[in-house]
Amino acid sequence: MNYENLKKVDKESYKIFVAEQARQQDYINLIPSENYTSEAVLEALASVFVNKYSEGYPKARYYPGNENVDQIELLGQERARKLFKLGKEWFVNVQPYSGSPANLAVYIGLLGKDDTALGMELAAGGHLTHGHKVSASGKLFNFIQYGVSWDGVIDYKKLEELAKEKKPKLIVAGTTAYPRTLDFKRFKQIANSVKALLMVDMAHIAGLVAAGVHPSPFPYADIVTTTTHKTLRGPRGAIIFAKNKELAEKIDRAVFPGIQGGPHDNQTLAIAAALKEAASEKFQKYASNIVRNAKILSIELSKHGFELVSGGTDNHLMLIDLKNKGISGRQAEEWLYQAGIIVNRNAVPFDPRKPIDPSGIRLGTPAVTTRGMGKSEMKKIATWIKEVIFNPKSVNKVRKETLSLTKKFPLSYRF
Ligand code: DSN
Repeated sequence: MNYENLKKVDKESYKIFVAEQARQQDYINLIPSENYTSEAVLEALASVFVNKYSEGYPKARYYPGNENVDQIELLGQERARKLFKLGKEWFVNVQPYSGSPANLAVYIGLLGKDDTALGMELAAGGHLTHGHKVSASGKLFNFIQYGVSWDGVIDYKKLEELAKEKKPKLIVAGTTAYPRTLDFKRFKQIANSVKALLMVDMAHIAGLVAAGVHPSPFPYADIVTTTTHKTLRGPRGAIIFAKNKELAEKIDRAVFPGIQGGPHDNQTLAIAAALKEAASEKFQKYASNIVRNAKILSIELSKHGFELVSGGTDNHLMLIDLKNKGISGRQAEEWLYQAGIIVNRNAVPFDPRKPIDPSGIRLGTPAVTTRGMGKSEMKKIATWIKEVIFNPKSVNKVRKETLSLTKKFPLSYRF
């Protein structure tokens, strides 16, 4: 893709696109939910499938001309099953536009409005769509939130007590800012003890699960949702897995016609391509490098005196608690951005500050690992973070240094 036509037709948009391309090249991106897709995925997203309407499901569409869409959707489903080593009993829906509608579809499909569900609270590392009161999940359903202990780790005993007291129909296990391995077996025991269904939202860790560097939720979960663009490196999109036909039919109906119209078929094509890539040995190596880089970065940050929530990481991300540094997450985010390092401000467990300007920052290694960075770069990045946070006057000096590093790790996109 050379974007010559965009340049010719719309100079203003083209200019903004070029600026974004340069921004992505010139910054060290540590936002753990972001990544760089492959060229194959980008090509798929820009394909003529974008022109098609295909409400419905394979072989049961409300529009003609879907013979190729059917094929790509079925291929995506099959690849998803294969990647996560699932039998035919698992049903796969690749149509959700993204993670939030995927989660909402599960709730709409399986919960009545008076049914209770448990989800992890945002400040403890959960997601808005796991029952936060400002999200549709919290407004439409009776979600009760669970959290972590003072050490930043899920308190499974307390969760079990909560489940026994509240008798939920659904328990959601899933996180967006939780650096530790999730104990899916324990979640399932708790769900079983109150006859609840277990839904796992593995959006953040899907690529790690695919590569076998995080335990799989599939032996335990009844429903699994995931986005496709985080550690999985696909397009923005989502997949819902359901363990049997009865669950799948309810969820499928909730996706379409419940909350969505026509699926984005170009996105489906790109998901299929990403799933093929994720099944490769190269991807397995990539995922284990993400975890290795995160471990190195967390150790280096600790050596520099930063306090990490839960003391470190098992996965692709970590949280720095800045309370003892006397600055807020927002301030740290701003200084680091000026220095060429992108992290995002994030609440820490029991955060006394508001989510708009919380006490922590969240860092992850999927994107830098995609660019090929390794041990020595992680050490450098940790040192730069220390320099900037301890001495903000150093931002301009550090910016020069980060720019020279990003030049050495070009994004592979050649537009
Ligand atoms: N916004 C994503 C994240 O940053 O974790 C989750 O949806």
